[in-house]
Amino acid sequence: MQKPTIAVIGSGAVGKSSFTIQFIRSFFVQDYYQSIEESYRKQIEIDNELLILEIIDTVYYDPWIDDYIRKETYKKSHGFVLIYSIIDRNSFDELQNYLNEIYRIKNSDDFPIIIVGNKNDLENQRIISTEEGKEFAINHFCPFFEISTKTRDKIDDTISTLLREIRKYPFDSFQSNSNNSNNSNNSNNSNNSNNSNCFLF
Ligand SMILES: Nc1nc2c(ncn2[C@@H]2O[C@H](COP(=O)(O)OP(=O)(O)OP(=O)(O)O)[C@@H](O)[C@H]2O)c(=O)[nH]1
Ligand SMILES: [Mg+2]
Repeated sequence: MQKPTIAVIGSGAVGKSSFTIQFIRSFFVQDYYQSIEESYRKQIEIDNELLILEIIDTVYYDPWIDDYIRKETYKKSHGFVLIYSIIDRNSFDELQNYLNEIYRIKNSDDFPIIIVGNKNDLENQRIISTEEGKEFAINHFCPFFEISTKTRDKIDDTISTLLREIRKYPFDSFQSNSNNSNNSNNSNNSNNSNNSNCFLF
């Protein structure tokens, strides 16, 4: 059975843990505090194929600290849910830093990433418009959703869209892609669905 790993990343308090817990356990935690990175596994079905998804709920990383755990998490992930909060300008402005970090560690600027604007239930506090979020995602060739981890809006769509992006990507192995040296030219061949190294569900 295929075992993709995805990491949920983004600034502090954007809803990374809420996203993960909603997806895994289907409930919303009003006040959740977590000081270490946690990973969860869930068997899911996508396009009639069963797979075991590992989802890593990351903690906020100080972008100025060269963090070993962050690097290892990024290295082993086959895809990323990159979250900002639609009520927090700073979290949106930091998206580019996260993308740069992924591009650097993966040695590729074409990697499965979905951009997600969370907290869309707080419409009256919105600061980032849908158009602004969408434009950022389009400019970086990433799928985009606005979601709410509180109402569970588009949580499953986010995961299934990311998994379909991962399926298109020519990983060396579906168990692990930590050997990044072979990914350096993936931007040139990522659309080659006949590549024998493709991640197949
Ligand atoms: N209204 C609303 N609140 C949310 C939503 N998602 C998260 N929150 C709240 O935002 C706060 C932060 O959520 P967390 O899931 O802990 O955020 P995080 O990104 O994991 O935070 P750190 O791990 O500290 O970086 C909590 O009080 C959540 O209840 C949402 O979609 N809507
Ligand atoms: Mg958290």
